[in-house]
Amino acid sequence: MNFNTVSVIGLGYIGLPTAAVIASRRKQVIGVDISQKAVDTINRGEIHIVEPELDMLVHSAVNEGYLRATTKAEPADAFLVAVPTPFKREEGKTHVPDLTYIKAASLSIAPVLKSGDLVILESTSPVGATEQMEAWLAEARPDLSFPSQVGEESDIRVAHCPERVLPGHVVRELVENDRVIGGITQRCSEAACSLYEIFVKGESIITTARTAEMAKLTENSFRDVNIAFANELSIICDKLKINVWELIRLANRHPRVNILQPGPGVGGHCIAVDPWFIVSQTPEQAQLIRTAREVNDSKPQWVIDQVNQAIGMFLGHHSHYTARDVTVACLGLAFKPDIDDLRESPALAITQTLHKQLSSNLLVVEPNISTLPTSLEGATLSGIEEALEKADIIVLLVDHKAFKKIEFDRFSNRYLVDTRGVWTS
Ligand code: SAJ
Repeated sequence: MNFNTVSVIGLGYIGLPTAAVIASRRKQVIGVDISQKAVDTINRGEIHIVEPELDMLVHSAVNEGYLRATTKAEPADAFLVAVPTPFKREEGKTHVPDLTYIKAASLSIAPVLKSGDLVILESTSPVGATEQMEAWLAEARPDLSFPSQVGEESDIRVAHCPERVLPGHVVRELVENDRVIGGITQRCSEAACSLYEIFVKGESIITTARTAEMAKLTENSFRDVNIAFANELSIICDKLKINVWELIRLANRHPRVNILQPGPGVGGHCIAVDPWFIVSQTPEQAQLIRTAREVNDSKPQWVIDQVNQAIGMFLGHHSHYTARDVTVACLGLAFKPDIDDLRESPALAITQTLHKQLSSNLLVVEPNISTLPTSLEGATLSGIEEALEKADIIVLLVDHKAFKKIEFDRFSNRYLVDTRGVWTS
């Protein structure tokens, strides 16, 4: 198939890098986003998100005339939908997948679809979402035929090809990772494969749309369950007075054991979200997946309890102090190391709770941001040195490179809560 013009719907953490990489292969790319601000930024050759190497890529794609952004869908040969799929509350249920953005994207491209076009859903989706997207398109365009209606001879081809790139490594992983391609029919899959051939060096593996949807949810649930195992171990080891980091290192010497690392909880917009899509569709069956979510979601409270224990011990040794005199420094707010992304960050949640409790005696160190979020108004965004000098209790929440350089002896006479095992491993 020939794709002279490709349209990417949703220019966020996945859509924008994908659009820029396709444009770098000298294809005409039309990026569509509902945010006028994002569209204007991109059309200036700039970016509105933080991702290594992306600024250069977007800058040259726009300057060379291969990438253009707009708020209104235009005709193209292929449409890649990369919009968010958050969850919503519904009849007493808290984690129901919200397909509003996929529906809005479908309705925005429907008027410009023409026979021979390919529509790919890349957004992480509950099983059945691609068929639902196809149904919305078919309803809006009764003059065109769709694969679920007529099979291989359809005017429009539809597939699900979930993105699987790691934030911080998106530009490399977009090209190198294998792709799971789930067409509604075999010809839909083949059309999608030929689109990814434009920029993917990894292998494209064909399956059904429903299996492709489940594959993506499975990958992130696998990681969540494994992190929950590590987090539970860290709580058990604390009770048994065993160093969990050493324990995991030793257990991982076994050729068939590979335990992940405990931390203050699981953050970001993927691993802490996607397993709920499985739980929401099969609540009776998804027992382990649900429990893993609950274990990881409860870890921030355990860390807060550890900090309060440290405060108690500090006060026990400093009888002239009251709780109001104790200074606590939180190192890190991001959801993982060396990024500025605070979305669903357990480090941020812990710091917010401590802020409410300690008020002005909280120092926050986050080298990747320049202003604190409004939820931490009144707290001090401080440098590492200031925090190390002033704090009585230091809480390491994110293993940023800048923190790993701090020598352990700088903590002498302080209480240290090291949630990532940077100094206590
Ligand atoms: N974490 C731990 N211990 C670990 C590993 C991670 O506590 O041993 C925590 C991190 O600190 C972070 C959270 O888990 O708070 C998630 O971080 P991550 O690096 O595991 O994953 P994400 O959310 O940045 O990206 C994941 C990736 N999925 C998998 O590795 C299976 C990525 O490939 C997906 O494309 C992405 O989700 C997505 O978009 O779904």
